[in-house]
Amino acid sequence: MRIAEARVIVTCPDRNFVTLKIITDEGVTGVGDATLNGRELAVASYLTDHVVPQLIGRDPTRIEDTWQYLYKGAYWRRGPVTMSAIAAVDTALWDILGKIAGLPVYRLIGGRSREGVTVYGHANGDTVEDALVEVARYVDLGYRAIRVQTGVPGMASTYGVSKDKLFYEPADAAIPTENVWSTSRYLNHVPTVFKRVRDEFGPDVKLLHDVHHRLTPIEAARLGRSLEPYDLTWIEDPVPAELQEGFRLIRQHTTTPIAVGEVFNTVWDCEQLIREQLIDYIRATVVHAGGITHLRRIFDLAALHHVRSGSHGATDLSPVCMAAALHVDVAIPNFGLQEYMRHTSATDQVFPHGYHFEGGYLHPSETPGLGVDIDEELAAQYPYRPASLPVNRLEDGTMHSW
Ligand code: EZ4
Ligand code: CO
Repeated sequence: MRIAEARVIVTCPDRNFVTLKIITDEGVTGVGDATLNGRELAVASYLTDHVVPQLIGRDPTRIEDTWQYLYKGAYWRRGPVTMSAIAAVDTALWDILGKIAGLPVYRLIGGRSREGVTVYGHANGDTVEDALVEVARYVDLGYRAIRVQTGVPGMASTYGVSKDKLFYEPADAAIPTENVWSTSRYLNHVPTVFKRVRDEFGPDVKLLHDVHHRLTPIEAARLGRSLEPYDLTWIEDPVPAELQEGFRLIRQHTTTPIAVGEVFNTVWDCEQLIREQLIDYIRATVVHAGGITHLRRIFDLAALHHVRSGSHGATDLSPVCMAAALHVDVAIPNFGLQEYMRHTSATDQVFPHGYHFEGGYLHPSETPGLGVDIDEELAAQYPYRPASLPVNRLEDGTMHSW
């Protein structure tokens, strides 16, 4: 069997998605997500102009060799554009292999290690009262873990807080929106939010909070310590992670667990964090971290060092990525949590899928392969719309960390 064709499909059913569809000479197809929020067309070009011509004629079942060929063959290593493109190929090849074998992908990578994939939802509101209503909604839906984000008094807007609830989308304008940030207001406010949430919902629900890389290590240490009474499952992305050893300072000051990794794209971005046990959860996922093949390599390293998975799963990770992530989540020994932000119905229609939510768990599809596809005719009805993630400035106008 040979790869006969590969198509790059760009569509915008309420947000932009890039999908690779690989077709073999025997008519077997596989799909992979290649969406990189705010930089979608760069990955589409990388695939169309550079990768697709190299795929034609290859044996689709040589998944590891194809990964190494694309990674090493590029010469220019790592980076989100390259690794998202490689991820799309890798994911599509696992989908094809599952269909050839007649098995869901999780059974090809070791089989089931748990009954379901525990997911966390994203409860957000401008005020604490608004956020409490959203937390209650997730509790009613059966979620066992909920990430809580609110506006900060005195700040006009806050990343991670929007009018949309179940389908939150931060990329809101072609040219980036500008938010204003005050670290001191934020640090004073967040513990008051979690006191209210714990008082109202009791000790059992897992609570999480996303810092979106906005603090320095010592500020993050203070936040972690101030949240200790409220028993958070993790604080997410406390600091920008280019400097991995920055996490050592946070670790020295707080027992609040730390999760990081949604912007990581290779094992080299988290190798020190994992080896030195500076984090508790690694949040890399299929599309941005080189596909199922490379993500498993990251999670295997993490397992050696008592670090669990906590994969990113916001709306910009397409149902193709979510389907693939669930096969990994259900199979690995060191699964922690999976983020699950629901997609809009337009997105769900473009990407028909077999995974489903029940009792706080997501369950992967049992059909051969990934159990997800793209409806290309429907996708063609939603042309690409430029959209960027916002930027953040301090009150005096200084450009702040993402
Ligand atoms: O900022 O998915 O955990 N989820 C998040 C998301 C990310 C977006 C970036 O594309 O932090 O809101
Ligand atoms: Co996040």
